[in-house]
Amino acid sequence: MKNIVVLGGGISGYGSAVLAKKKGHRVFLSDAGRVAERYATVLDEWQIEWEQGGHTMERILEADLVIKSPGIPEKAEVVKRLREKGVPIISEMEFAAKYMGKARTICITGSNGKTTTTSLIYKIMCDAGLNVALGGNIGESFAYQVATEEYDWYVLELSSFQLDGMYDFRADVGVLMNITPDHLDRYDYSFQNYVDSKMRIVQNQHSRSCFVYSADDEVIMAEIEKRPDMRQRLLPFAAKTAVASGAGDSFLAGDEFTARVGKKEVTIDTKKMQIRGLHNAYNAMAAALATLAAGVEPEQIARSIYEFSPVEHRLEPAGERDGVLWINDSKATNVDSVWYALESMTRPTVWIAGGTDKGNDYEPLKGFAREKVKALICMGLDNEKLQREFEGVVPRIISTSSLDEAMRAAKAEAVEGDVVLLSPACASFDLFKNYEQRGKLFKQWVEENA
Ligand code: UMA
Ligand code: ADP
Repeated sequence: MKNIVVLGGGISGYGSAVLAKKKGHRVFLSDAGRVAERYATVLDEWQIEWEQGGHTMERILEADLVIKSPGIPEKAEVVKRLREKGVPIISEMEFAAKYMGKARTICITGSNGKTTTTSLIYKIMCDAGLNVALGGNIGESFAYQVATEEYDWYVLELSSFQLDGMYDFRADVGVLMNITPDHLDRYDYSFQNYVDSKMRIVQNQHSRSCFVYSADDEVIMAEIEKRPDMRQRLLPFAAKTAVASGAGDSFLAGDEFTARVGKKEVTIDTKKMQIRGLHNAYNAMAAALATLAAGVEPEQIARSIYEFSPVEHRLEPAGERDGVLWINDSKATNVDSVWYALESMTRPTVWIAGGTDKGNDYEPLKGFAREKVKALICMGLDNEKLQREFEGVVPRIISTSSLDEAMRAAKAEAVEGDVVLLSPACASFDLFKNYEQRGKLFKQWVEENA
């Protein structure tokens, strides 16, 4: 029995606390803010001691092991004190994996495409009739599911914050979509620190593990070159770089890709998929490789890929009115995701962007903006940088400071045959609670006013 402290009482923390309690440990959960009613009820049901509104340091420092919620940064006072004392700090994933029994994992990470690829893999596994759960940076807490259910497979979306607290964990199938700058405020503004975090996806993998990765991503390829001793089965996918791996691979040629693992292979016509754009071809290639590696039959994989529709807020069509198609890509909170959104636009585009800038470099977007964007509607409290960056790049720039104002401006600019694309490249916190709220309000406006 260990003396375990769980930091944070959100979805990650409550699940970790329940699992720790179930496994017979002494558990104390501490939250600096407020614990939501639904989690408080569960903690009480499981007779777990907990506090909110502050961290009682004396009690926390007595821990043998701390399970830290991913949203709590290294620079938080409580974490600094624990580090000084040398108390081990792990993530929910690291902890729960120890109690998974024989279950196997497919773990998906990357800067963009995690949720889409994770959801697609989960769908393929469910459709194949496997006993599979979804967790990590998506859906219900992984630890809570380990505590309360039994599964053969876990499909886990992993953020860099979760990977940071993982040491002994091994992904049976690891998937790395791409690595582009994001969350640098949590990594001392060092891109390499963030890269190191993402590369934890391959840690502890052995010769029977699989690693699915983008061979078009130069950062990933440079990291692989630094690791000549990788023994796992390498399963690269690409659209630009010629790939060939004995274990299996996938390459997009024209509109088609074939994914092969061992002797099994599946060919997909991306024109028949409901998710569009080069980035979604990458996502589908990764999902096909991962599920072939998990033993799903090719025909089943093809059926599920063709059936899969966009996840909410990811290039999600929100309706066509008077020949104008409205697209909700509210989850595009960094430059790379907007690059792929603009890449996939086939009609003249009225582009709504802006919000809380994360130190963005907009240079990569200017090519597509010049080619496809007829008007840029800036939607944020401070639009100065966006306006400056795209001055002379797009024909018209309109500055607005509310959703309603932005949407009215977009409607006025768009004519039959155009697209209005909300793909902000920025976080939403200046005007909205989160990206979900921004996306929902966008869709509601289209429904009521477009
Ligand atoms: N808290 C403290 N002390 C502190 C700071 C915060 O106690 O010093 C408390 C807060 O008061 C709050 C709790 O910690 O009650 C919240 O913890 P959290 O921010 O880790 O959030 P959870 O609700 O537990 O959800 C987390 C992930 N959130 C983040 O990484 C910010 C969820 O990812 C994840 O699904 C969940 O764990 C299950 O593992 C969300 C996310 O936004 C989807 N992820 C980021 C992203 O996708 O960009 C990485
Ligand atoms: P994540 O979970 O990593 O944030 P999502 O699947 O939620 O990824 O997509 C986030 C944003 O990135 C959306 O705007 C989406 O259109 C875009 N996107 C999806 N897949 C990719 C990819 N493979 N590369 C770049 N951008 C992507």
